[in-house]
Amino acid sequence: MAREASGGARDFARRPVRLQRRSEPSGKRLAVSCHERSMLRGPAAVWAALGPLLWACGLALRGGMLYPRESPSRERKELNGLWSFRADFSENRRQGFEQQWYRTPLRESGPTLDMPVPSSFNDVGQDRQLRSFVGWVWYEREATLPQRWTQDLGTRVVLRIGSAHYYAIVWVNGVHVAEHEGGHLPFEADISKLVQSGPLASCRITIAINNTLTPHTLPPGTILYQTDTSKYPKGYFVQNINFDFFNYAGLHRPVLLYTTPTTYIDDITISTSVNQDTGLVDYQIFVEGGEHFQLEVRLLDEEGKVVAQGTGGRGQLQVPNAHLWWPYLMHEHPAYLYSLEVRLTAQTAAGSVSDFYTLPVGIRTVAVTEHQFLINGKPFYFHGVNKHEDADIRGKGFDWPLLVKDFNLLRWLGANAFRTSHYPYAEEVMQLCDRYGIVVIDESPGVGIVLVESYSNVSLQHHLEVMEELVRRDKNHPAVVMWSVANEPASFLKPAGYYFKTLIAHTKALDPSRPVTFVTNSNYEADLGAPYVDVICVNSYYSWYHDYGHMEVIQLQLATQFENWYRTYQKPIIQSEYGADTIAGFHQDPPLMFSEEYQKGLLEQYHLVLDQKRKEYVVGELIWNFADFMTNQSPQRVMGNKKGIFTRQRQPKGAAFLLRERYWKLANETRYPWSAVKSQCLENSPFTL
Ligand code: GCB
Repeated sequence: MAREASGGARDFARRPVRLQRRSEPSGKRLAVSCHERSMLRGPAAVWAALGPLLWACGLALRGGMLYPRESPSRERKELNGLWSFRADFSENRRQGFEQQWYRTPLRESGPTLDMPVPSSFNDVGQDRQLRSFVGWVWYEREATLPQRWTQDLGTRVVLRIGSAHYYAIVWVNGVHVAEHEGGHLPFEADISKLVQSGPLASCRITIAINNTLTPHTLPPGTILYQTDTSKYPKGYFVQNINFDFFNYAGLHRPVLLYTTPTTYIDDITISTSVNQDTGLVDYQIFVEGGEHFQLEVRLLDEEGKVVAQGTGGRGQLQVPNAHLWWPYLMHEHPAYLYSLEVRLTAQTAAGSVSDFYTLPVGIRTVAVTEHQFLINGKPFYFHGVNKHEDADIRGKGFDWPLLVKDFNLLRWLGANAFRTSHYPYAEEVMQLCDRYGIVVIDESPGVGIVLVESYSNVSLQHHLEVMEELVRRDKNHPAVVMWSVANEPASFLKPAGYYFKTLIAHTKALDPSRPVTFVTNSNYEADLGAPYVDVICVNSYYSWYHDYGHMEVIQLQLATQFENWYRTYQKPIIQSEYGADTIAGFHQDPPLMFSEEYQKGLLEQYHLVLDQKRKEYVVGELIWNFADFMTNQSPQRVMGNKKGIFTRQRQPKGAAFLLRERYWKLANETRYPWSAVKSQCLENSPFTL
């Protein structure tokens, strides 16, 4: 008999020491907080238009998460490469804590493996048990520090972990320094005192990571114990999930050390708007570690010319004849980025110190009307993709060649947007989107929320915190035009109404300048979260998960779906997923499911309806998926999900060419001011007019 044993899940995910939140700020805070309820009002268009005003009373985000950039006052040292690694295969998975593996070098408590960072630990080895391991794994690495970092007490040394999936505890030289829940967002620990307290020029970093998912994690999961001893060995369990991608785990993004002075720029929040030809950049700067300081800001254009300047912790910079940040393909000069140079001068006991930080700034506005999504006041049509971060043996490990390849393919395709399905992507991805002008719907890891337990207050509280972390990290990216708080939750369940109302209101209070949505696959009449979104994002798989093989029903079903949603809500609609599994190289005419011809045929049926409805209120289409990706094993998945228009190795299927032709045509039609788009990839592109 099988038993749902959430107790087991708790065993593995149990936090051996209390979760420590980032320390409360001690220094001067400049943000103004305002009651969240004030954001629970008005149609989307109104608050979007009022963005800059409302921004001034946005809910204060505590604790910065500025991307660690080098500057005259800041150094960084990457800790990527080979780490020592051990999975704790003990029955209760807690031997590492019982034996305190963090106290001494990992090799002294047992055998270790070499583990590349960043990468998932699952697919680099030959061990089937490690591939599907659930529980605690241990990473360790020695770092040699420059002498100044350990001797100059005016230097603050910070350890930053880009992402550790799912729950992480960190020690430095055996001392607990940080804990973090959530596998897709960065966290930090100030380790200055530890590295500056002794004669050591090196430090030992130990990170224990647990990939157990519970009904309250994001994404949620459950541990299922199989207790029928005639079928399963004693203690046998599996982890169940309600999302369609492999739960890769490990240190997925760069781990690094960086420095700042002890009085430092902790955070910067900018919000932009446009008044006729003048760009307005509202800024707030948060300082930690000191009370006595001056702040100077300068805004530089791409030629390095100062176009505006100011002083103090908050203010507005005005840029006459501003270059706007336009999405790629929408304008001949897309993705214009200014640089906001912030200089802090602080008086400390040891004298005067300075801190410098430079933030890229794109000036643009986003607004939503009843039937349009506006960027810089012009209708924007999303023609893009959904993605995943995984590829081949590195799992979800961050990889520059893969990133550059994917962006080259996006531009080859003429895609102007993607959704970070179904979790926040690496910061470097967001930076490239800013630079290239690729628009992002930034999604939280709220995927697979289908159990009633996952709507509890415990889950909601965690989800609110994840949105805070996400907004804190990505708020300054011009490419991010909308937050998505979840994907395909069971939004017809009774508690979903309160849950999404609260979650969306909270997200708007954190960032009043952007619309908020979640992606639904519920029926328009049953969806209890839809009343709170600004844009209806709807997934459908007509003639794939039902009416198998009957492409002739797509047009009717899709048109009816759009009409029902629009009649009910009068909000713009994005077709946020559609697609068909396709094995590259399978051909069949007339088309049969899984052949390249079927994928193309299905997309064409969708496009016929999208072309009608985009004249009215449909504002976007995002194919599922950019590339094939790994999932759990199941009879419905042939080594993963094959709905990619590219293979997992990033080679095109036939549908990629079909979409390419469509996207470049759409680009030509929706460009502002109108003129033909030139393909950046092929000089003689058939789509260059
Ligand atoms: C969906 C999900 C996505 C799946 C996809 C599929 O609706 O949002 O995560 O991978 O369908 O292929 O089934």
